Amino acid sequence: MTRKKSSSEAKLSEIREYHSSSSGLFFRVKSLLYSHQSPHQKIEVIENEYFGRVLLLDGLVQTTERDEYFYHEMLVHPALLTHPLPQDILIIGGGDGGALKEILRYPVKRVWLVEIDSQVIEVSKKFFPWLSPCLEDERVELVVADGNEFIQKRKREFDVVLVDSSDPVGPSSRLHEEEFYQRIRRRLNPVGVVVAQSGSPLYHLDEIRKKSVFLKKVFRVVRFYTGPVPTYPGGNWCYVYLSDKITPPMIKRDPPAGLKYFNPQIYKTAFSLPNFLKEELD
Ligand code: AG3
Repeated sequence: MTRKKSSSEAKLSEIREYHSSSSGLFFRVKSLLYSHQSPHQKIEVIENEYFGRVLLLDGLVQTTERDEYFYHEMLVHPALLTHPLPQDILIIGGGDGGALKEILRYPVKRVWLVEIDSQVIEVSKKFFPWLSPCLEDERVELVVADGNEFIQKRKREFDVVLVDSSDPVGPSSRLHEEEFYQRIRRRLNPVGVVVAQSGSPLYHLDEIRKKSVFLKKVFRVVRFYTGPVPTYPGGNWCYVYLSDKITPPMIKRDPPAGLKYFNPQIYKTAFSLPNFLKEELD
């Protein structure tokens, strides 16, 4: 006689992110390591046989041990290698520390990590091996705050700002609006660079088009680029490079040793966009 699985057992055996109402990605759950509703969002960490530990916020995959470098290297290195002297760096979001770990490969002076949800930091410290050593680095200042409010209160001081937000719904929605980028620009040193994750060219094309329209009002240089992220919707991801002075953005130094995805050839081709995306952006 076979016993029917209870609904909670059924839920534990698999976790799914819907990318549209009829498609998505699933992970078999080897073990559920953490599941908790914080004041900001639902935080889950699972162990998957192939991808290792997977962090989800409100059911959306943020990072996995196996493929985190695709995203974090493409978010960080274009900005850090094209800025003439990146010293003071701000990360908005990114409480899992993946972007922070990439920045600390450089001789930067100071990095502020501004994450709204302290529980994301605590959970990541526990389950993702790279975060704790980064937080011990004396160049790092961890701030638990709303990035949008933090940026209003600072003086002009950042060389590079990285926006490692989640999708344009939930606690991150502000980080996808024109006002937020106006504020960042006011806090950016004149030769400054901003890179923001900008979603999936397939699923978020509308948002990308709207973003491109308002960003062109804020920055002189607005360049979208893409790269693969196996566990994000569509498997291919968009980033936007923003600056007033750095044009065209060219790599000025050798990348740090030990990168798994990024190299100067990848950088060059990342700015070549497919027709359907180019048409939306022109
Ligand atoms: N930030 C971008 C995650 C977006 C993923 N979206 C989704 N799965 N629908 C990730 C933070 C990692 N440092």
